[in-house]
Amino acid sequence: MIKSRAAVAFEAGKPLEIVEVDVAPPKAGEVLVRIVATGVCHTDAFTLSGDDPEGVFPAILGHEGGGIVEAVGEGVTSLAVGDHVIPLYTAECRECKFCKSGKTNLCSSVRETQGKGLMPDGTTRFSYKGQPIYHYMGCSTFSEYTVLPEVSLAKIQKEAPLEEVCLLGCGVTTGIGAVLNTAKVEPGSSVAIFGLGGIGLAAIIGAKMAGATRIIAIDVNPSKFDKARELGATEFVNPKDHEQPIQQVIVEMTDGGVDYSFECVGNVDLMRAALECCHKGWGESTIIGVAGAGQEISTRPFQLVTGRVWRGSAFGGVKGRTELPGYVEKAQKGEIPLDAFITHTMGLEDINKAFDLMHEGKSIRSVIHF
Ligand code: NAD
Ligand code: AHE
Ligand code: ZN
Repeated sequence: MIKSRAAVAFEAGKPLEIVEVDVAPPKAGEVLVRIVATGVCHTDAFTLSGDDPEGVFPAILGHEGGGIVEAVGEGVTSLAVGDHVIPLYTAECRECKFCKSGKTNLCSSVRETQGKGLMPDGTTRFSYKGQPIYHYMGCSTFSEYTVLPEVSLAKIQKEAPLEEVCLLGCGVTTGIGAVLNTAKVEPGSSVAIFGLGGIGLAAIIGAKMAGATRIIAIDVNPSKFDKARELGATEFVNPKDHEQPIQQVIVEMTDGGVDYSFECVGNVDLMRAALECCHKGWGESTIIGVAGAGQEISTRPFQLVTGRVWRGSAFGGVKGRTELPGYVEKAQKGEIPLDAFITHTMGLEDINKAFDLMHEGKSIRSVIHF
């Protein structure tokens, strides 16, 4: 057992508490990682709110981290002590039906136990005062030390600053990947991006990389527009400035609708708008935002009959162990400006401030340094 400073979510809807937890050593096929830095993603806030059907408490949240391998369990072959790693909430075992399909990045190897806050053997490595603490999304990066399955770690270049590339563990990769892998946006396309947080801004970078010529950035918080412009958005719309439904505004701006749209908020009404602002015959909308328990999407089936396509994307369709080193390389070359996302940095003791800043619309990403 080692001691670790961690921010624990003891109950839904309550601030995290900084305590010292016990971390058990890695079992066979597992790896102990010292987290150097972690981003705070809206999904952490979503689960903390109690809206996540998979949310279990007490848990150590966090899934956007960067760290260094501290110890490996029996049988671990792809990682060694000292390796730099990015935890993966979408594992990549390369052996399951999903990994072998060539059609998806969703891996089934550890997903079932992961969704219950447990390690693959059905137990937890974290405890506090002798009581078990659950894992989160297979990562639990809001802890100085965490344990993950070997298949849930991407080994990355040692030269890359973990305080920045941690953002490739979720937000930035998700937004870029959704555009390049899921929607496969073509040069010359028109794109509408709903929500300009970490995910939507990364989708703008993806759209620019793909050669989109019109990138329409949509947010109810106009303070997000400057950063969107800096990253490549060409037009800016605040739904609050219009009386008509936002889909109608976009359709009128684009002679019948956009080629591609992305919902990066997690609002089911906006998901509908994002679909319906797509062009008849070919427009494709990708849902990235995560909606709460019990919520459902709807539209007139005629929207799909007349050629619009509705898709969804998890971790941008990216296979983490194989593809993240490439994303890190792009960041190192300046092709992915990670620093543009980091609006705040703080110590673990101030992590609740990161949640406040997100809810107040004042941050893109807060990065916690351990
Ligand atoms: P964020 O809170 O940083 O950003 C959300 C943005 O949406 C904010 O700028 C906010 O002003 C804007 N917004 C809110 N309501 C709006 C509306 N009605 N119209 C237009 N804009 C609106 O969040 P984030 O970290 O960027 O995450 C965005 C969503 O993506 C969340 O639902 C998160 O859970 C989800 N997510 C999904 C994946 C995935 O793999 N599918 C990965 C990461 C995050
Ligand atoms: N637990 C939720 C679903 C949450 C969800 O959709 N998660 C996204 C990643 S969000 C990262 O910030 C995802 O990748 N989903 C695919 C997966 O396998 O979890 C619920 O509704 O139960
Ligand atoms: Zn996330």
